[in-house]
Amino acid sequence: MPQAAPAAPAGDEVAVMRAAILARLAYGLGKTPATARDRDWFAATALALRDRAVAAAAITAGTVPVKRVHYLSLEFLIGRLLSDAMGNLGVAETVREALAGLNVDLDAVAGAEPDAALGNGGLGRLAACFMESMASLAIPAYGYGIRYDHGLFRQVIEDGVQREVPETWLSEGNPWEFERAEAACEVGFGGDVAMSVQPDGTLRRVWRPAETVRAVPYDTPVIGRGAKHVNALRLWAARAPEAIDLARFNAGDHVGAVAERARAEAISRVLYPSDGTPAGQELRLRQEFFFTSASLQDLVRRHVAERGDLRSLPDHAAIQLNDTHPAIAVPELMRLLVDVHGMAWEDAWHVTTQTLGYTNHTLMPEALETWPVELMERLLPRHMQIIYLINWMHLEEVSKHGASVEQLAEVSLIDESHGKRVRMGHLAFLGARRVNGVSALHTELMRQTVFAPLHALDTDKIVNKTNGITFRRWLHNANPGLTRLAVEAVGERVLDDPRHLEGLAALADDAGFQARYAAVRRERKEALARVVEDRTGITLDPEALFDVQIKRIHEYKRQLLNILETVALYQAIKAEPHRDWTPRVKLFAGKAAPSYHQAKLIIRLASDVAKRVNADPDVAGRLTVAFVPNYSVSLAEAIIPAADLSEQISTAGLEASGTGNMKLALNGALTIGTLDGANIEIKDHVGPDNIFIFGLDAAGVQRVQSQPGYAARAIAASPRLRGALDMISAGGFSPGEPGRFRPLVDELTHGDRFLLTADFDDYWRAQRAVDAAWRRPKTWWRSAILNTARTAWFSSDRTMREYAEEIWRVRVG
Ligand code: GL9
Repeated sequence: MPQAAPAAPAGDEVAVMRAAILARLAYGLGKTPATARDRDWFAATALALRDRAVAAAAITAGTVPVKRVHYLSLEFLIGRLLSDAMGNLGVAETVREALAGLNVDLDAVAGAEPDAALGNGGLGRLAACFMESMASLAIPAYGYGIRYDHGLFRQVIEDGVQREVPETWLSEGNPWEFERAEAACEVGFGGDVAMSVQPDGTLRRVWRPAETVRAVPYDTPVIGRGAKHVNALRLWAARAPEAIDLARFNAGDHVGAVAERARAEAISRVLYPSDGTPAGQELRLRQEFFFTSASLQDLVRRHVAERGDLRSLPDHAAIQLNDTHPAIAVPELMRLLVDVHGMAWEDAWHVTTQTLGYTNHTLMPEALETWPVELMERLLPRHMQIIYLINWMHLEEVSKHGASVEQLAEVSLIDESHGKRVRMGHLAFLGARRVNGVSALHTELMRQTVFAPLHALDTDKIVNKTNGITFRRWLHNANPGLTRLAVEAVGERVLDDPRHLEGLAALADDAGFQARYAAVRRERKEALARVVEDRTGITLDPEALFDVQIKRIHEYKRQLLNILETVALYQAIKAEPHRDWTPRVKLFAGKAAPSYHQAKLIIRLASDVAKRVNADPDVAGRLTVAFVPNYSVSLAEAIIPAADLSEQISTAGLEASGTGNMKLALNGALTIGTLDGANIEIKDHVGPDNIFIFGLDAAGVQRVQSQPGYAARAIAASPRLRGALDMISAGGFSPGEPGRFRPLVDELTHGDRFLLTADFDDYWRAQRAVDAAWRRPKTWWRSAILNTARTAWFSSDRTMREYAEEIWRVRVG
């Protein structure tokens, strides 16, 4: 991977870097160049770069910042860190040459780094982009999460069936992190609540947990651009307070002696592969409380050490809750302030609500977290008391304004409609000073739907902060060819301020520039074709239009709509083989939650369709389909620069924002999409002529959903859709098992919750408009260049500046 704007590093810099890597190889790993594998060279290089990060951090370490951000997230989907670190330290070429001088290839070394996949999808990747942007903007920040032993499962596809294999990113250690055993703290579970009389005669409640778990932090330096600022990502590992029960061990019970340890350490064992549906398990609640409590204890301890008085916490700390997973922070911070530090309830509530912020990432009912009161009482008895108290005061206040019983039930922290459950979204809402959505549409829907009754009580609380992506990873590192082109066209300053990309618009019609832009794409497509061939055996023609849908597999994201269109196109080509069809490659990648049967069946259908289509000589050269296994951050980095068309086709109103849509548009893929999430804002920026919009908007979706029987009518009215469904139902793609896809077809014909049937014909129309546009290369490349030129606003630097100003009230830089 050549550096974006390769200026040859000075020879002595290369020599110093080479010496540093060799020293780390020898003294850090105990290896010699003769015995070192790529993985060892990676570790040695990472250690050498970590040294530089530490040196950079030391420059600012002595000063206490006025205010810090604390970003609490159950997920950080980091991916690899090497090119991030090299890029932001400004040493990519230096490292390449240093290694080359040792006959070691940087690309092979970079490929040996495992992905840190501590997240499921967009929510976790967003947290990683935000961490990088905060460091680059010099916003003092800690990221707080869990150091899972096993990140997101590895996806293996066997005969079209997804199998989950444990992921082992830590099996050979992690050179980026520092264990900070001295900063460990204890997190309690269960037990009861007692009263204690204080020396001054007042009463305090004390939680006496039945069980405690040690939380041990591991810090990964997060290096900002130019290494001017370094933050820490602090991930907690769970440890038993006692490593072993010696008495039991000596009595011969060798397994039982470590049973308690196994139970405690289970908390940080695996990332829950849940997408949208709450995991529901007690262990998940234990994970949420574990990292939230440890993080709050950590930041409270730091505040007391630096400032003494906790009443000034809101002046020096902002705490952002990434979704409701850390919403237990509301009662936990109250407990720390009131029970542990003796603050009066009202003061503590003021401190809490001036310090916390809450980001909502979805309105899908099945994804809104609630916990049974019975479970909370058992696991977190004191927190349940505090929640009841917060709720009582809240409902008192609402009643003053003459609310009805139904209105009170709607805003209550306790949902009593099917057993008693704590509404974590409501809890986070009440505890936060600002609550934000992640795109303009999503924020508006928050106000109108799920949070409408709470919004009415405080109309200033909900604000919009449209998501963003870090350009350093998703443009500079993932697409050095395009970056070089941009630098040549508008200058080096574009690396610091993406708004200079706008300068490319003037070149959108320039034949020479178009040719160079297309050549960069072509080179990336050839590289991707090698990856796909390697993983699937399927050969892709880089001349064809690369049409990609890469994201978690979910019914609302409608991969099935794309597959149905693929089947209809296959049938159309077969019917008129001599027409001038636009050659297309349909690429799918994404993981399904292990227990999500419909999603797994969608993967199977994509694979089965690929099998038949790719084997049919009648469509050869016109249509190729591939499901690429084991989607990851690294695979995304290979696919995105090679994409011509970006599929963003969720049912309008259901995709809160999307961020893959931004990455693809930035890299010059044209979007085919619905008016959903951030697609709307992408359209506003790139212009309606440079995007393919189709289908119902959010209001239209609500209208159609209220018309029973619409699916049957839509299918009856669309011969093309019927043809595709009939072929699937008749076993056209599963000859040995015609009923295989019955559950998918039944869902469409009977319920069609996600309105595929309503949008199918317009999607087909939009796809044919794509075909026509591809056949006019001058306008296609013009649109592609304009996409790159006009998506600067989607930089997470912009997003972080907005959070800093309006939510955190913290200085940038
Ligand atoms: C998500 C939304 O579904 C996305 O539309 C959004 O872009 C991201 C980030 O705000 O958040 N919410 C959510 O629960 N997930 C999202 O991707 N799911 C996963 O991360 C698996």
